[in-house]
Amino acid sequence: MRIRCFRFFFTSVLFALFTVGFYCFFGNNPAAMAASDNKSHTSTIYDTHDTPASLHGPLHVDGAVLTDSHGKAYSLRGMSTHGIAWFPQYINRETFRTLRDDWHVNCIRLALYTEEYGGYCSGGNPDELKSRIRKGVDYATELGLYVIIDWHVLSDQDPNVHKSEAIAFFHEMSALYKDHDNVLYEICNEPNSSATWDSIRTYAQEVIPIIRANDQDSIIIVGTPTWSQGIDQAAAEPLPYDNLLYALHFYAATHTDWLRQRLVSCTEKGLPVMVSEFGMCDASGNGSNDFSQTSQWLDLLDQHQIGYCCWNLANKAETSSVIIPGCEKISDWAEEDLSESGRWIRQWFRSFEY
Ligand code: IDC
Repeated sequence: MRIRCFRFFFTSVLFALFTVGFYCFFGNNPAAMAASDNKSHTSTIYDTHDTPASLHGPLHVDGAVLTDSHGKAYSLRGMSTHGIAWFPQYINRETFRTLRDDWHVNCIRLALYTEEYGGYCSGGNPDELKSRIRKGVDYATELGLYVIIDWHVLSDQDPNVHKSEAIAFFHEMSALYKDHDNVLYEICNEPNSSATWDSIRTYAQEVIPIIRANDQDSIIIVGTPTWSQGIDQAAAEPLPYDNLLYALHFYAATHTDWLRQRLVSCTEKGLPVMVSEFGMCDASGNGSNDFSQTSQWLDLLDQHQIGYCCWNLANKAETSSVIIPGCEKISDWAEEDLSESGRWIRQWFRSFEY
C-alpha cells in the first residue's frame, strides 16, 4: 500500500513537471506549436519581440539565393493581396498580425494594378492608392514583416505602356523607404503578349536606376515575359545590377513539369528567382485546386530555397481567394472562414518558422 501511494505520488509529480515544461516550451507560441506538428522542421522559441525582419535583417542576393543578414539562405513565404483598389479592407494591422502569428508568413505582397479595377494608371485615384501602399508598408514594418510593393502590370501587357508613371511611382516609394530594410520593389508583375525580354530589359534599365538612386541595395523583383514564365530568357541575358530577383509565376493546375524543369535549369545556371505569385488552381484564378501539383512545386522551391507568395488575400467568389465569399472578418479567421485554398495554404505555411 505504501509503495503504491509512493508510486502514485511519484507519477503525479512527473506528470506535473511534464505539463509545466510543455506549457513553458509551447504555450502561446504558435511557431513552436506548429513546428511540433511537423517533424521535418526544428522548433525555435521566439522572444516576444522577435519578428521576421528583426531576426533576419536586410536581405541580399548571393548567387541564385536570397540571404539574410547572417549570410544564410532565407526564403520569403507570404500572401499577396488582391488588387488594393478593390479589396482595401485587408490592408490592416490585424490582418497582417494574423498572417504572421497564425499563418507564419514572413512577407506581404501589396498588388497595385496599373490597369484593372480602378487601376493606378486607368482612372484610379493615385493619391488614395499610394496612401494604401503607405498604410500597408507601415503595418508590415510595425510587425516586422517583409513587404513587396508590386506594380501589377497585367492587361497593359508591356510595362513600357505606363513607364513614366512607373518611374514617378518608384522614385517616390524608394525615397520614402530608403531606410526600410523590409521593403522590396516588384517593378512589373506579368509582362505578356507583346512584351519581349528586350522591351522588359529596356524598361528595367530605366526604372532600376531610379530606385537605386535612393535606395542602393534594396531587393528588386523583375517580371519576365509570358506572364512571368520566361525566366530562361532572363537567364540568357540577365540585367547588369546586384540584388535582383527574376519573377517566375505558376498556377499549379495549369503549369506543371515543363515549367519546373525550366526553373531547375535556370537555378543551376545561377539565376536568382522569386515566385512572387502562385496559385493552387488554374491560371484564371478559378477552377479546381490541384494540391498534388502545388506540393510538387512548393517542395521544389523549398529545396532550392526560393521564396513564394500565394494569390490572393480576399473573399472574392473565386477559387484562388483564401477567404470564403460572405465572410467579412479581416483577421483571426476560423477554419470555416477560409476557402479550400485558404485552409490548405495556411496549413502549409504553418509548418515553417519565420
Ligand atoms: C486575377 C484575379 C481576378 C481578376 C483578374 C483580373 O484573381 O479576380 O478578375 O485577375 O484580370 C495572374 C495575375 C493576377 C490574376 C491571376 C488569376 O497576376 O492578377 O488575378 N493570375 O488570373 N497571373 C496568372 C494568374
